[in-house]
Amino acid sequence: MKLKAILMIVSIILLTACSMKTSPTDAGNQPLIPVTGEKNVTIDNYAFSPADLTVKVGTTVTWTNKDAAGHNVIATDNSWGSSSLLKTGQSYRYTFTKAGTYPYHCGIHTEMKATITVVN
Ligand SMILES: [Cu+2]
Repeated sequence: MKLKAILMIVSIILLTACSMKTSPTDAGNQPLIPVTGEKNVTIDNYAFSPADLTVKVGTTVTWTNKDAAGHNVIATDNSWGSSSLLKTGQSYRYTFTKAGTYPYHCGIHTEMKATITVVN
């Protein structure tokens, strides 16, 4: 019984210490601010990197092919994408002007899938 009481007191102290650490002005509690301006996606080893990218409206994304193999960037709904195959070192740029989720893939290697999320 005595041990239980000690444990209870210890946990109350710990809880108090934790809640004191987390004030509303704590920088760690602020929401993630999405990146804006220019962002890059690398095409390497048959994958888009990063595969999931969140950007702000107005951001231009540049995809650069670093693979020996040719790849392209095709929107799943075909509303945007590179019309031609990107050879090694070649890039494709697209500016996202509306918020939404934009899944895309490589037209040749359809298992290469990725998504751009655009937020206001
Ligand atoms: Cu490909």
